[in-house]
Amino acid sequence: MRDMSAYKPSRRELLTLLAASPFAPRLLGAETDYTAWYREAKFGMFIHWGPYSVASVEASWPIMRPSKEFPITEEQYRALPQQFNPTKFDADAFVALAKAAGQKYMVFTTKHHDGFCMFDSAYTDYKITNTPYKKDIVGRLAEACQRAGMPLGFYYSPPDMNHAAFRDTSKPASENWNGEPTRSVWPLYLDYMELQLRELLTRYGDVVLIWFDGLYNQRKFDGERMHRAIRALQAQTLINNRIGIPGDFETPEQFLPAAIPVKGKKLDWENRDTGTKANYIPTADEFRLWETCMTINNTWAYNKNDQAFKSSRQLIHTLVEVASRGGNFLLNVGPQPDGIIQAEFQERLRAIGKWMERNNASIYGTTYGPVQGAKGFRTTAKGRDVFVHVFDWPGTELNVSAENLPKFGSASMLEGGQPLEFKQQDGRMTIKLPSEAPDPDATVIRLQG
Ligand code: FHN
Repeated sequence: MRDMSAYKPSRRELLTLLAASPFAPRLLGAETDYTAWYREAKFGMFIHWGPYSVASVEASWPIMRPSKEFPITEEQYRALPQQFNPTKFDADAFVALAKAAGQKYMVFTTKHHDGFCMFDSAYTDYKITNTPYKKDIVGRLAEACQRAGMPLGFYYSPPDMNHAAFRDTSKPASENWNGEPTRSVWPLYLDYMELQLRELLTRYGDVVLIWFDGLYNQRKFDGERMHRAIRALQAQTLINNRIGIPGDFETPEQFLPAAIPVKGKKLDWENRDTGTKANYIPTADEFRLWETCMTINNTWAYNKNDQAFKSSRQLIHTLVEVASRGGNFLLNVGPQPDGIIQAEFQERLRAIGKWMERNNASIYGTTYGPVQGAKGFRTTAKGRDVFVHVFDWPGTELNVSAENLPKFGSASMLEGGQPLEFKQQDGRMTIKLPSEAPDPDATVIRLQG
């Protein structure tokens, strides 16, 4: 269990008290503290789960943007909770799978755009406790995470197709799913959001991050107000960039930024431009924290018809690629309606976990490496160490060159520690390698400064 000292109640109460004061958060220098665990963790599990899994359709969009891919009417979709009864749900098994994958935090959909709450909110009847399952699934998962020392964050959708103050629910969601902030009742929806955030941040223990998903025109959700409400309850809860104000980290969705993100450039599902030239290496001050979220197939929710699974090799390469540009990787699962996570997801997560068992020193707590955009390999860095992740084995020699390549004292295989001969002149380095790649997915070489 990783030291979570930042979360000891006394310290948190102190920080919460201080955070309530206008100057506190950044003055405390807590910022570093705030993100330290996140920068160390690097790899998390995203979970999209709800009654939509019963129909094996994507979360919420089938009623927002009806499509042939998911032929379900709004009426049928809204009736799915009456059939939702995941009797095989085992929260400890979810946490154990994340751990087996090497994932160091989890982010769970407490409420997606359809407005259905996977927690027992006092402010709506459209919730898990009004299904045949009856039990508070967020509560179950939070307890399992606490038992296992697994940091837990909550995905919370500001858009809410079910709430009559978010949109005129007498109309089909396909007509007004983006919300109607000019209606006189809109402020009631913001009240509802704040009340639910209070429930999520006061009833389920430490919440390490809030993952908002505001879609378009996010300013209508008064992000400043929601940030204040969150910080006043749990000062160190990180908040992403999807409620109209920057927050703590960018959220490129289903893609990797072409270059290392820098402050001032928004990245999410529609904003992809980092605004820097390829392979630009920013200073630590310029660097902007970021996290790519991605599906293992092409659907966030459980979809029995989506067999487009990425290979474990592809997913390992993506994890390395994300880390090599200083990012976090939030890899998603969509559990089945019975509560089981399908075998294809488990196999790939366990395969990544096997690779992480041998190579996690080259991922956890690292940042972007000194060599960017090289052919066939990527680099991460931690302190005076640089880790070279070789994807395509070059044969018996690897050439590494970069403008400000640090001077190294030794080179070795990360797994097993076998020393490797190398020559280094200015920004160029040649490393002697065995003819065969020791690892079929990615072989890591450790260069020690
Ligand atoms: O619409 C959602 C989608 O269902 C999913 O939740 C992703 C996850 O980041 N975000 C939205 C699309 O940008």
